[in-house]
Amino acid sequence: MNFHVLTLFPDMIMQGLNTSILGRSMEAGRITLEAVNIRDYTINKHKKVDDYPYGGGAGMLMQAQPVYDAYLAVEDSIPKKSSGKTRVIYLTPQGKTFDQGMAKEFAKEEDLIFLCGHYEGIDERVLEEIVTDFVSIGDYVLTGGELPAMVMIDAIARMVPGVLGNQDSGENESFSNNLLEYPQYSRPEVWQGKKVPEVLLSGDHKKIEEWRLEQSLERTRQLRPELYEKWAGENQEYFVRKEKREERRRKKLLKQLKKQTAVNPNGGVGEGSASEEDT
Ligand code: 4GO
Repeated sequence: MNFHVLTLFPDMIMQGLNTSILGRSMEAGRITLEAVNIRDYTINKHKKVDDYPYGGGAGMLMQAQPVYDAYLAVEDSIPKKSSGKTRVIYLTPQGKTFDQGMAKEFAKEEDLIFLCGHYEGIDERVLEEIVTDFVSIGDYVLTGGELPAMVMIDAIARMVPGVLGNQDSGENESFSNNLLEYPQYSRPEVWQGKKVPEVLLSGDHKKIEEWRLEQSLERTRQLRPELYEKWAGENQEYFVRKEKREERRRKKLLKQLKKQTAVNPNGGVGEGSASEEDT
């Protein structure tokens, strides 16, 4: 997948995303990242890219011309695809709020163009002309679209097959099933007197899966009740299966108890035990 970023601060983009997992994915060629300096496309002899807003008001606006010409250069460099125009994402507090579902959708594209504004924003006419998706990363105002673009690129890139070493770790985390992630533990087994939950040491993978899902559900119910309700509505069969499982366990326990009582009418309480003295 190829990310193209139109920005006045290309170094910020390149340096912010070349580390760790994304850095390795770029080296491996699974993703490419290109930051195009909008300033390189201005026809202004002083390399100016901004001007005062018509009608007055605070601050400066990015002008349409350099943004449009930078966009055309990038679009012309992308091999034509049958499904039409490349999606162009403008980062703005006025956009639709970015989430995991959007990250998954965008990850299906071969190329994405991000447009980063600065100052008070960009001349509306060029936005109308080229932008396909207006996206916000949350309800706050930033000085530029670069950080939101980087946030989106990180979230999208990790959904591209092969970017995460472990095939299922992209799918298996917070939000991919609309639940928060279960707690995780690594060595040592005891730290500051706190023990790793016993079930995780049991080697019983079915039990572990069950425990993790229960932890996820309980966390989500406590911290994000609206996500929990959505999951519960879409996974009603889970509660039916859980009820059946618990019923089976109750029956098994009762059977064991009855068997023990038949063999030893004292209920397994031996002579001189604390329980007997208590009675
Ligand atoms: C995006 C862009 C916030 C977001 C931005 C956000 N602030 N919440 N600022 O995703 C145009 C000039 C918008 C600065 C930019």
